[in-house]
Amino acid sequence: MQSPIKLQDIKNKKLLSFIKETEQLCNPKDIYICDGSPEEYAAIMALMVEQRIAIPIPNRPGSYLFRTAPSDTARAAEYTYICTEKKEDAGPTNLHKSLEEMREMIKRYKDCMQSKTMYVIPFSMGPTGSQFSKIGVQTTDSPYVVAHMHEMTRTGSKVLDVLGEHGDFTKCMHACGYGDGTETWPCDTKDRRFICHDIEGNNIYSYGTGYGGNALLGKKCMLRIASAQAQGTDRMAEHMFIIRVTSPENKQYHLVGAFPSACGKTNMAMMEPTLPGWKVECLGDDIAYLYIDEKRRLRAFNPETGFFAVAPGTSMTTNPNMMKTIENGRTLYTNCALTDDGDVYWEGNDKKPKHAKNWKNNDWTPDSTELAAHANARFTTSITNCPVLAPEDSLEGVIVNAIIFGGRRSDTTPLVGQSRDWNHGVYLGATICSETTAATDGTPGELKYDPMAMRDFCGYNFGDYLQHHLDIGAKLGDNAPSIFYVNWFNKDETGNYAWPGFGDNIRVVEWMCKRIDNKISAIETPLGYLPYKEDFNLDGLNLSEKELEILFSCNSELKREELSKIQKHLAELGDRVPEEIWEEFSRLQKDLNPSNNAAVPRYAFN
Ligand code: GTP
Ligand code: SPV
Ligand code: MN
Repeated sequence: MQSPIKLQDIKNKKLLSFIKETEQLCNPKDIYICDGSPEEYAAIMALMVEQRIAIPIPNRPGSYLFRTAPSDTARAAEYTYICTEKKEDAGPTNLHKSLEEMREMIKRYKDCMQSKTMYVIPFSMGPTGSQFSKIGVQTTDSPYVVAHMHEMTRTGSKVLDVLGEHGDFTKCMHACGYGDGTETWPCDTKDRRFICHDIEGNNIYSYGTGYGGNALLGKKCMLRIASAQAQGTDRMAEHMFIIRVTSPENKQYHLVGAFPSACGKTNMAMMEPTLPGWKVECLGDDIAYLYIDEKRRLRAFNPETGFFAVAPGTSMTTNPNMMKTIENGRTLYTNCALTDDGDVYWEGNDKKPKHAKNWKNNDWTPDSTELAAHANARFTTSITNCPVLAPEDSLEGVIVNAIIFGGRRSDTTPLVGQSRDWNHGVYLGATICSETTAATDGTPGELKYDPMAMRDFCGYNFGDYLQHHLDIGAKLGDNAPSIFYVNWFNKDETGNYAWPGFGDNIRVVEWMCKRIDNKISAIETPLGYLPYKEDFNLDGLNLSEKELEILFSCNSELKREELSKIQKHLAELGDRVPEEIWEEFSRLQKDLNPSNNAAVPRYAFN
């Protein structure tokens, strides 16, 4: 491939020296500077087909399947570091490396691109040229990353124009490495991998993995940098979806929601409501950048232009709009199965094939004990393919009416609740507890506190981060959005989900909208405000008394049992956890005290 942009055309001094730095370190065969054009996308796909990295999917022209190395299928949280001078600036939730240790690790890049092309990808997270966007430039030896950055970010020449001669950007150095990959998926052995965030220097160094958030550096790596840069400002960078909800009365609400990885953000972002007259439109499914506008309102926009979404569980019943999205246009599939009749397949997909090649390229039948698709198999597609995309993509973002925190828990957390006020909401976010999923390396199904769904993505001390959230609330004052929490994943005694979920989640949203509009009251419990039965639309659902209790009651016993774990969790967040958060904890402790129980109602559904 001929580079459409020549080195001598690049005006930006920092960029020139960054390219030189990567070149000297990695020693590539040649350099290709991306212009973000459709021709470039076509050429890179053709190259990957020729090299058998991309497998054309016969029934989906223009779409391709990728199979990663078996060791490179999820975020490498254990090798993800925040690199700062002082350890306490990274805080207890992050793995810390000193700048010296970082520089030592960087030596692993040495000569790793021999006989490979080094791609240079200028990209903007958020509208190119907007003062709220973040610009990065990624160097990489992965054509898979180039194609993905085309879908997920605004890439190309326009970004270089915005940078001009002296513009600043986040340096994003990436290389797949070698030593542990397959012929078509290079990566390095786990012990040699690293994803370093040099927060003060505004640099990202990622080495040894080509997968998702490890390699598409505009996504989670930039989120870590952006979150840290937002500290003390009127901005926030969060792991949140953004939706526009329109009620039957034609009133619009904008909701953002932080749920941990693989806990339902994408599904919520393109929900097909089961209640008549309601409409949900998608603005973003994974990351939100937020800021306080000149009228002191919280605004949010989606810095991404594509979805990198969980495949397993996606079907016409669960997420019809996502199924339509991936059929509407070119889509890149990673670690899905390829069926004999030329289509892709994953667990939970409606069309079960008789035979397929699974994500490891092994024979697969419905009787196989192996998975067809990896549990963290994903598809990548442009947001413009989404049939329920919110029409305008304004530079200013949307005014946020509510923030929703969520997690995956079989018990203890009811279906929905509302915080008493902003600080209580920050506390609720700070104590999100969720079963781990396949989105990171590690054992799925374990309970883990994932405060604000940001444990893996906050680039600085988490106590300071919580203080920042409190400060934002104070600045917003009366304009602060309402804060809710949800849990779609309560289970009954037989282990089945007690709540139908998906499109029926609109019932929860409807209750939230009524609360936002102050149309209804709610019952105050130790877990915040819970719905009264008459205010919550259960029409057409056949829920048993037992299920209603699981979903709508404050189970004081279970919550009380959790108190010591919450206390331990908050203590583990370190001594910079604000006093206000501890006060909320003390209040919960007090409210759950059995001697107070008579005074505090727990269930309004009898
Ligand atoms: P990341 O992209 O990793 O950040 O994940 P996400 O938060 O966008 O999660 P996603 O919407 O992709 O959902 C992950 C899994 O949860 C999928 O298998 C979904 O089918 C399942 N899921 C989502 N919403 C619901 C729900 O309301 N009920 C149930 N039971 N499952 C759900
Ligand atoms: C997540 O894990 O939250 C994801 C996938 O959205 S990744 O891009 O790998 O971070
Ligand atoms: Mn995510």
